[in-house]
Amino acid sequence: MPVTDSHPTDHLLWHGDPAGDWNSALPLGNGRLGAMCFGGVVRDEFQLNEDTLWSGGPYSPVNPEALPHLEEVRALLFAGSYREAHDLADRHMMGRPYLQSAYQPAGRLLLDFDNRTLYSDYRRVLDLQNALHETHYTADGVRVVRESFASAADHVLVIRISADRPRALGFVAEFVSEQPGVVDTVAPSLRFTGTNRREIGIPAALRWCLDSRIILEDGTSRRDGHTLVVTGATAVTLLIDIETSFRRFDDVSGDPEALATQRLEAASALSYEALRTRHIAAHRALYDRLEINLGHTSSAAHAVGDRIRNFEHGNDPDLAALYVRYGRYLAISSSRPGTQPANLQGIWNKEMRPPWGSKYTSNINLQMNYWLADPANLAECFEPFIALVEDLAQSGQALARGHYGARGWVLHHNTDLWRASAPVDGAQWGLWPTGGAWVSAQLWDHVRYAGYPRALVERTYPLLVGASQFFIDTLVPLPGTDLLVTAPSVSPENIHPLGTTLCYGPAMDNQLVRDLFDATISAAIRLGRDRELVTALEGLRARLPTDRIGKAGQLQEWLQDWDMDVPEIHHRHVSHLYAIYPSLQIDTVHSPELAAAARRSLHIRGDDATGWGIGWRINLWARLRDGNHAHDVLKLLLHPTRSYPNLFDAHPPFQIDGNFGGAAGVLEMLVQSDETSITLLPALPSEWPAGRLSGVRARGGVTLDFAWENRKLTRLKATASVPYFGKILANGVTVATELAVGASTLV
Ligand code: FUC
Repeated sequence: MPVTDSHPTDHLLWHGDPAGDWNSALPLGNGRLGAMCFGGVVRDEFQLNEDTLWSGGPYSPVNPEALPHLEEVRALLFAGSYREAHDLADRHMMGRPYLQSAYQPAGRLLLDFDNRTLYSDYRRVLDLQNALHETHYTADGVRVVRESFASAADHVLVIRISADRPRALGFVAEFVSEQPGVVDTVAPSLRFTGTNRREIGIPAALRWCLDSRIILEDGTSRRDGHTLVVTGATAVTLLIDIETSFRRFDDVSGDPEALATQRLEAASALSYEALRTRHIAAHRALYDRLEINLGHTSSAAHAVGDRIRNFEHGNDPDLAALYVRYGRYLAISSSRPGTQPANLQGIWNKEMRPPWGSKYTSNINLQMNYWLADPANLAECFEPFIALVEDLAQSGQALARGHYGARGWVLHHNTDLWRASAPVDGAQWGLWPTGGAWVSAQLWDHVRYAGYPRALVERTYPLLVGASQFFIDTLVPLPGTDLLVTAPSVSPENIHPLGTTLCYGPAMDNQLVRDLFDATISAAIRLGRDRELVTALEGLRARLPTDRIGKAGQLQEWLQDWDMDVPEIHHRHVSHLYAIYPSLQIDTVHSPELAAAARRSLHIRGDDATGWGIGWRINLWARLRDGNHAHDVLKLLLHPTRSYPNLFDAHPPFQIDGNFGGAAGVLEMLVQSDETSITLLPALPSEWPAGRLSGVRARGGVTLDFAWENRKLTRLKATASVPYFGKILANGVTVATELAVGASTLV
């Protein structure tokens, strides 16, 4: 029987060997600067990123040919000529360029140590609670410790190397980059200035630099060509910053050198201890808000790689809890107020040509990256997502006008640093006009979690109105009916029996536009604004096709009952199940028949998928209140095929969405909430009979701290940030019906 006391290793990810490859290296990040730490003994490596270092520069992807072909593509679709519609759209309706720019690495910091003999007592550890990476070992009788962190308080990466024998440290440091640029060989420490790369016909517009400071305790440092040579030191602190000239998606006039100098000077004025203390405080202000304990067994003492290999055999409930801690760590490290949102790889990418450009894919991946933040009590980490939507609400206007003759703004299935929002990659993937509806619906969910604070409702409202306007202008009557549909569109990436993804009114679009209109209506009513808009949206909403149940008893993915005849029946996307999760449109209590159909669809689709596909399925099974099935799917994720030795999600290759989606799924098994209720332990698997969760958030501005034993709630404290008028349920019983502001002990 697992014990639910906390344990000193709860927050540690450790390995007994240096990282053999990038997927074993451990990530540090302050939201903007990212480092993958390898922990090598002879050669150590820190692979470095800065979140605005993308290829290309500001551009407009509007294709003037798109609008003149819109009606013809629609007519072909309604006439049943799907392939013809596809080919025409692919030739004329895609953005220019046809692709988007890519997120690229800054380079690698290499440290070659003098010591070349055998070493012992090696360990490298990522401490999630303090956001510190430490490597330690003994070589030639000298104990060497390397500690590093990416500080959100002081905006620099800090690496400190120390030896327990005076003057025993010597190494050669070098920074190498595949970006165009020059190494400054006379600066007292490593320095590189360069530009980004031209790509997809978009000229390189960014200037950037890496700059550093070296602080020695004993010994000397000197430059030797590209390298920095340190000899006879007892301890060395390296401060590193990377800056680019990016200011906004349409402004690259920043001064990277000046900013790096300013930040490095400020950081050098502080002692190592002060930098470390300030860093830890900034991290723990967020990290310490939530604690999860699902029970410990002796498995928790093993290295993380072994734990991943053994999870499917049971007996390691703490690995599921560690996955939540790690997900929260990754959110704090990759997405903070003022930084770029987490992209497909968060901020950690070593490739000049990363998979899918390491962009923001908005037909699931971008959204999944932000499923964890609110329930995990990290509302601040959601901020870059809001800022992204604010950008898109500007950049997407020209697209809405140019491609659809519509007001408002549109986002298709991808965007990049430059906030391009056109359909890209090919009609099969890109011609999906509903990305803006999804990100808007997710913004509104963030507002719900926060308890509808007026300032946030006001900030969100114009974004929702713009997203809605686009659909007011582009929904078209389905011939022969009173229904309104999106056209052309796709049910993301799933080819239907007529040989293309192109279609009209797929289930997901109807669900998304319903959520968008509901959000806009709700925000308008809360703000007491735009009565006419509310009436118009209510009228349109009533004409959106409702969800349908098909011949196999499944929830239909399209208006047509095509589900059983698709070429890829186990497709990774489960777009039509959006209504179950993340949306609240279908659930087992209020719409049991549709929920049963969704369950049937999930069975047909199967449990195994890409990392994110599994992450989504965990949440879906949780919402369908089947905790044991959700846990079976979790076993597919916490498995060597879907989790690398550093616990990064393996799509494969690495993609961070599965980390966030999977962690959100674990929380969804323990707490669910909608507009009127909070349910505790809604999908508790038999593996977690006892546990504790504190600091988790529910919709309506409520924070919960609760514990359970023998699958029964034993303790509950709920803290409301605004008056809460819903009810709280546990084990089928109502525990509370409303909460005043403040903390209430309920059980
Ligand atoms: C969507 C998915 C792929 C991948 C890519 C980044 O296109 O279908 O699996 O995650 O995004």
